[in-house]
Amino acid sequence: MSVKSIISVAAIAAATGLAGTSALAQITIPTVPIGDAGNAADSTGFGSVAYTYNIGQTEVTNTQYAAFLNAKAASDPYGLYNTSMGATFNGIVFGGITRSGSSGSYTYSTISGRENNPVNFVSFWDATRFANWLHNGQGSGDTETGAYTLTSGGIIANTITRNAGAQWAVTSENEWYKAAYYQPASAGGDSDNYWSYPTSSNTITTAQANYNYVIGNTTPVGSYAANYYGLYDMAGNVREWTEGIWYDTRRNMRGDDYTRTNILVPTDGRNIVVHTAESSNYGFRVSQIPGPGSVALLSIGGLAAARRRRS
Ligand SMILES: [Ca+2]
Ligand SMILES: [Ca+2]
Ligand SMILES: [Ca+2]
Repeated sequence: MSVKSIISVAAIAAATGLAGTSALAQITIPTVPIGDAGNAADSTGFGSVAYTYNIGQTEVTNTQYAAFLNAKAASDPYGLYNTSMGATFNGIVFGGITRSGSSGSYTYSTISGRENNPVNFVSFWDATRFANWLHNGQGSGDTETGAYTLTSGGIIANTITRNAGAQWAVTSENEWYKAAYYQPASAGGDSDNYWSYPTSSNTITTAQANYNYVIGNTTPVGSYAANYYGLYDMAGNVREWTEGIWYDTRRNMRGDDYTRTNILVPTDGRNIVVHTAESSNYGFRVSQIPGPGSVALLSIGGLAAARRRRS
């Protein structure tokens, strides 16, 4: 099944939920497995991941994020929605989600034709809350605990890291890097096991990724060829939040985006962005971490959070 057909199943499910069924349908995040556990890092120091994990085959889409909003943002105290998602700028829509109703009964819809574009205008914290919601089983699942224990102090200080036992998370910088650039030389990769671009190549053109304003907007995910691991749009479209902390208020984003004239090679650095920033060229992708220990660890984390709430 192609990535597009998987996503259309999710879109139908989300639409069914919006049509008035009592429980919102679960969304599906298509993922691909990233093996080669314990691979060595690239010359940049990034890319080594000791465990097997799954990573979103595409950037998180408007359909997927709208399902999250409908589940968790009837009122929106955390600002999961950004009105730019549904706004028109000089006649052009860059987002893909509109909001109706008033606080307490907000509902959200995707904009026709932009269902499978990556969600944008999301901060790092929107991404972590989406991951917590996935980790907690979607539906009414909590956004403040689970993969990340979100506290106002931790958010302001920009110090929050992934909890042990996280089942879904925003991609770590190494998870993202490996999935983007790694391919063992023995499996046809570059001689040092890392390509220069996330397209499994040492050169790139705008025929391979959405960048340099060639389109001037996001494109539906999967509009360009997949890389070695089967991932789409690791280069361009929206740049992607990772957990990587630069310093003070910054998180590390990767992959560049449709507005960038060049797709950076890793030795030239990455995109360093204030963690609360929201823009048409900012999105994210999630990782899914399988593991028999994750449920037990989650329970411990959940109890700790419950104790804090009572104190
Ligand atoms: Ca937000
Ligand atoms: Ca190389
Ligand atoms: Ca991207």
